[in-house]
Amino acid sequence: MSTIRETLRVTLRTQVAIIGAGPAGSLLSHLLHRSGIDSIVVERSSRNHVLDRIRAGVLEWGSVEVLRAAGLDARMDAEGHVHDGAALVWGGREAFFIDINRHVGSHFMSYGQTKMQEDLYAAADVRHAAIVFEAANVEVHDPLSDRPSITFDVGGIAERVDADYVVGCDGYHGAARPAIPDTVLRTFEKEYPFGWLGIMSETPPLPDLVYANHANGFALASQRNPMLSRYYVQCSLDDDLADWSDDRFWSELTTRLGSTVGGQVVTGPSIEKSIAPLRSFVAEPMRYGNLFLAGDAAHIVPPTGAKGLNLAISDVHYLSRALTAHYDGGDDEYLDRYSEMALRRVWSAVRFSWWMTTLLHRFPEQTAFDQRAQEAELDYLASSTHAQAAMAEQYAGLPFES
Ligand code: FAS
Ligand code: PHB
Repeated sequence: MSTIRETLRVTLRTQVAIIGAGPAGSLLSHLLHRSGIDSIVVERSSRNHVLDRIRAGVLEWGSVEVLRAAGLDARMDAEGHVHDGAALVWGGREAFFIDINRHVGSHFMSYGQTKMQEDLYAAADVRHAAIVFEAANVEVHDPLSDRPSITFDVGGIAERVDADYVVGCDGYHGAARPAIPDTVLRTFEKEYPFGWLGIMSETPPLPDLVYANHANGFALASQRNPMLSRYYVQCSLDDDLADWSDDRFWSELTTRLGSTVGGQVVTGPSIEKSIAPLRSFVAEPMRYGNLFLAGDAAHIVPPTGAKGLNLAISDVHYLSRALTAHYDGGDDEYLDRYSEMALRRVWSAVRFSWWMTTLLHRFPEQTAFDQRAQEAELDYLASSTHAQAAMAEQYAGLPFES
């Protein structure tokens, strides 16, 4: 016999119901609030679990400007590091700096996703935002109707949120995308035959981000703050963490970065170590009736181009602008154009991430010819200001569509 708690159903009402309180969902809720639009965010994990995840580290300049305009810039500007470019190393050459500021007058910011998430939750606390954590069995209902809803269980109570719109910000494994029928949804996937082993160490980082192409495989030197470094090496999908002692990691990283750059690396014990597979994924359309998708719920990119988090921010920038135009003046043009506009930026970033991944990694079936061809493309990049400008504008982030 069900107890009153199991059968008690609470029905809430809001304008926008958001699934997922990662960067996309919590930023969308923040931006909608600044436009006077109510939302309820329903998150599967605990607040601390979301905050414990270590992910992205680079913000495109457009993302920086979105966060600044939203009043989320105080700690980012105090603790983030603005970069005028990033370096490439390959074929035993000295590092080559792609000067983004000189080529396209732009920059990027090193600021960890974890800190951005902390800033978003701190802002949510200030406005007493409606974020439900540890919600189970989240489901989307009636996305084609003008009264879509989501249901979920929390603390043994079944809850329902009725809304005008539902937005799936619930990542690759979320509940929203499956609410779009297979007869409507088109997906595009590419699995890469390797992973990234990433570590965090409490050591001073290199001044610049450095991407390395080496016969042993890819490597990347990045950072979080003046005493927190983030490094990655390409690894086999068959590897597990037991295969990678700190000593092996530091030896491979410094080898792949080359003697000059590798010699500058300050090593130390890893305080975090993880392996992530690389893949590209796009789901079309990003709208189905009054259900929208944003962020990893709709797309995944290999981290080589530092685009994942930035695409989540650009989707949310487009969608919050569209919902504001709808509620402010009944103008639905941006809502109607959201999917095609967001997907143009998504596919541009997916292609750029594929290009950087293909250029910098060693593929299992790769031959000596392939290695030389990669090095020749990198030599061309170093010799052509036009090629450098093309890479610079894509790495720093193309302008948002108006
Ligand atoms: P997220 O996955 O961050 O958030 C989705 C939220 O929805 C989560 O909190 C999840 O708990 C919740 N959720 C899921 N299912 C739900 C359900 N059924 N009901 C309710 N809630 C649900 N990007 C980079 O640019 N650079 C990087 O170096 C980088 N490294 C990464 C490393 C890893 C291991 C991973 C997984 C991703 C990495 N990314 C990186 C990409 C990452 O930063 C994402 O692009 C970014 O987190 C996207 O944000 P969201 O779209 O909010 O999705
Ligand atoms: C990071 O700092 O985690 C990072 C930076 C650049 C990338 C990927 C990850 O391309």
